[in-house]
Amino acid sequence: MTAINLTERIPNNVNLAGDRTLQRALEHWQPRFLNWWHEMGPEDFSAADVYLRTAVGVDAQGWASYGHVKMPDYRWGIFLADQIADRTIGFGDSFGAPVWQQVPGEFRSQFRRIIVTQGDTEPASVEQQHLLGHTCPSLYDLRNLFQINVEEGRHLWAMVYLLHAYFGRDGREEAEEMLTRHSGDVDKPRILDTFNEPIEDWLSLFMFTYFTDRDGKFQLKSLAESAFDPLARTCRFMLTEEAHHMFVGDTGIARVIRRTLEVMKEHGTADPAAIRRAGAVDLPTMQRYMNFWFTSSLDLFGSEVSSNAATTFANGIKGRPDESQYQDHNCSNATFEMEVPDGQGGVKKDAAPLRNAMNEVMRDAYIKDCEIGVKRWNMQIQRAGHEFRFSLPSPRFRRSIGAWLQVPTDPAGNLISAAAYSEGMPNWLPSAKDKAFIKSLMQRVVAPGKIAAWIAPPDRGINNLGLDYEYVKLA
Ligand code: BYC
Ligand code: FE
Ligand code: FE
Repeated sequence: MTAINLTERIPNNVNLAGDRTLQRALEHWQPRFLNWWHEMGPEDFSAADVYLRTAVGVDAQGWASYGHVKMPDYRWGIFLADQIADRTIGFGDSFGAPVWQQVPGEFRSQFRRIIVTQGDTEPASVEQQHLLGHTCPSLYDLRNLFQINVEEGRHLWAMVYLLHAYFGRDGREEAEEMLTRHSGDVDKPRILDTFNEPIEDWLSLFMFTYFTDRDGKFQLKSLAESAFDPLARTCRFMLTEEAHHMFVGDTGIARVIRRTLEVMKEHGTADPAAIRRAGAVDLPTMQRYMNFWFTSSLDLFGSEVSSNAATTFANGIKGRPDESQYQDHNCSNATFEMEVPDGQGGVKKDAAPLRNAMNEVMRDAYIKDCEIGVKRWNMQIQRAGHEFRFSLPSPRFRRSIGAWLQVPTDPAGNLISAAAYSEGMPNWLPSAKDKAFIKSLMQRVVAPGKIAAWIAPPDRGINNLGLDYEYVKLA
């Protein structure tokens, strides 16, 4: 492994100093990235000292160091997981051949499209979250937000490195474009829809990091299988950072629930209006936020049947998450059964060639992973003696991509009339009133050890530090 040199202008373990042309090109992009960070990154916190972890190696043990850093001074860099000796291609038409250290010419545009799409989501999420610091429920949470933001910035670096190093002039142009598209921009929005949705409150942040960062986990896992070895190694390292993002979502939601259960107990009621009056988030409102972010994230897997998916699988570009769990890595003679609308208000079974159904295979795995948290949250509620249970909506519900696009169903997946759908929506997704209420709770709390009244404190602090530690020293 090439050690990480943190003293270089761009910290890296890819021996950047050995390729002066590439180094210069990336050093040229660096100030543009910083300009973007200043304009679109966390608003108003440039001078704050934030207790951040910084990648200093890629080993399983001890890859990070912790310390107070001003975010603009964060050491964004290029870190690839160690090369696996004699690694061979694990799926598709070239199964068993040695992995590629360069992008084969015939697959160039497909690789570029996937890398650009992946890269685009990273700065998009920072843009979505750029005002949240103002309304943090605690310094602990503020620090976690900023940790996620700097790491998503680093994930952009990871993709920009690949574009610069392996795609020549059009790669450099794509790297520029990463900084000119913006989340929610009418003229130049981000590529995938979920990343154009505003994240204006912390409940949405927790839902986003639970559900949408988890799409990141599955997409990165499938790209970690790629035949293009630098992409695989980059994604393998990104996954180590991703775990914390999902942790923030998982524990964030659990903490909101815990606080709500306390309030339910104190007031001896489950009535949403009473819970709201007491300053906590009622459980049905949480369910609506969950419905929104889960269904939006389901779209991120693409259509159930996709020729893009078949091609990227065949060509070794994108495998399935944890490809080694399967027996058949070629998949050209298999089919995948799924239920699709029959166009007459009913449902029919359809079989697609497995390669074309890879998006659906991944979505299924993703849904199972999402269920784990839901089970745990429901246990919390059950232990407190309440009947309420969260449930994830059916993957048919409120879809904007694929076979169920604009097919009206209720959250359970039953086909319903368009009128019933519009009528049900206010109960299924956060209403304007819900959003206004959640916003009203978002009061900034920044005294060390203090926490907003709508959320319980975390079980423990960061890196074995206490809850009253000054995780962010505000300027
Ligand atoms: N919104 O054949 P189809 C993360 C487009 S998250 C808008 O069905 P395909 C993170 C699609 O691009 C992980 N457009 O789908 C999380 C295509 O357009 P073109 C991000 C969409 O291509 C939190 C057309 O519809 N990584 O890292 O098989 C914080 C037909 O598409 C959407 C990746 O996504 C949508 N939801 O699969 C920070 C991995 N869905 O090309 C970061 C890279 C589809 O015909 N991307 N379309 O103009 C991919 O692997 C694939 O592009 C997709 C789509 C899975 C997204
Ligand atoms: Fe990321
Ligand atoms: Fe993430």
